[in-house]
Amino acid sequence: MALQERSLSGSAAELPEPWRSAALTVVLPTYNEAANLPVIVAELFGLPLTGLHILVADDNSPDGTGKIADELARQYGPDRLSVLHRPGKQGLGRAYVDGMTHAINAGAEFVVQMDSDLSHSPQYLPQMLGTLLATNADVVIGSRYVCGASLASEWSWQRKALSAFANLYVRVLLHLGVRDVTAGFKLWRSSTLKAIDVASVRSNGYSFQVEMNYRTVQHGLKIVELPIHFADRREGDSKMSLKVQLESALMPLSLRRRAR
Ligand SMILES: Nc1nc2c(ncn2[C@@H]2O[C@H](COP(=O)(O)OP(=O)(O)O)[C@@H](O)[C@H]2O)c(=O)[nH]1
Ligand SMILES: [Mg+2]
Repeated sequence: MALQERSLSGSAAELPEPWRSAALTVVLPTYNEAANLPVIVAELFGLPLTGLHILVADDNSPDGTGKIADELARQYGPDRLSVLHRPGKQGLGRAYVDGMTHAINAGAEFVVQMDSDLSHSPQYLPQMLGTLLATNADVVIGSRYVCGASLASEWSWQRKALSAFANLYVRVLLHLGVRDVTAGFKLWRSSTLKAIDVASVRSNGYSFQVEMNYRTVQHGLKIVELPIHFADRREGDSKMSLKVQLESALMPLSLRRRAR
């Protein structure tokens, strides 16, 4: 089987001990993901990763995602799934900073960030952890723009063009040496998140991803990209607004100014 086919095939990689039972927390930010949350949670708990914990960071979703998360915590047990109830929609970056800080304080050795809409397949997680440990990386990115990766065929050419342009724009401005600078699927060592002081990150939306990469590179830490297939969200609509896109356009400029 070709390498690419293998990485895109359905079953997750099996890691040896002690990697398989590593203390790993998946932070799932949710805003109106009632239909997707139970599905992604079941897929995550079906993985051959026995130390996996899920932390849902919900911004008081009007569709009741927070209540569904509470039910899932009862069903799977609070030691496997916990819920951060946040007062209202404050953006993806705020939910991640809060969730990651909680995960680190609770003793996670690795922290995963991924969308809750099933565009990031949980099947990649063991491969991402194995890659991080085998290459001694400080963070692994599930990347849409390295050789072997692919994008949802449902994406319109406009959306593909916007995403490609955003990446090129950030790459030209910041020279991070990362192909997919706005990727939202990452596996971090907790030590990396502490080193870059994640609690002090202020940017939101896509620029949260960019600032996290920027800080990682500034600290001389190692980023490895692993090719993924990025699927279209399973149910519901995207929450990314014009405001988020504008912030993403301005943030790289201010990071560059500060660096001078
Ligand atoms: N807690 C929280 N989650 C959010 C917020 N905005 C987006 N999300 C979640 O972040 C993930 C990515 O958002 P999504 O709308 O899919 O963005 P897209 O993939 O760029 O279209 C999804 O799991 C959303 O539910 C927010 O303000 N608060
Ligand atoms: Mg999405």
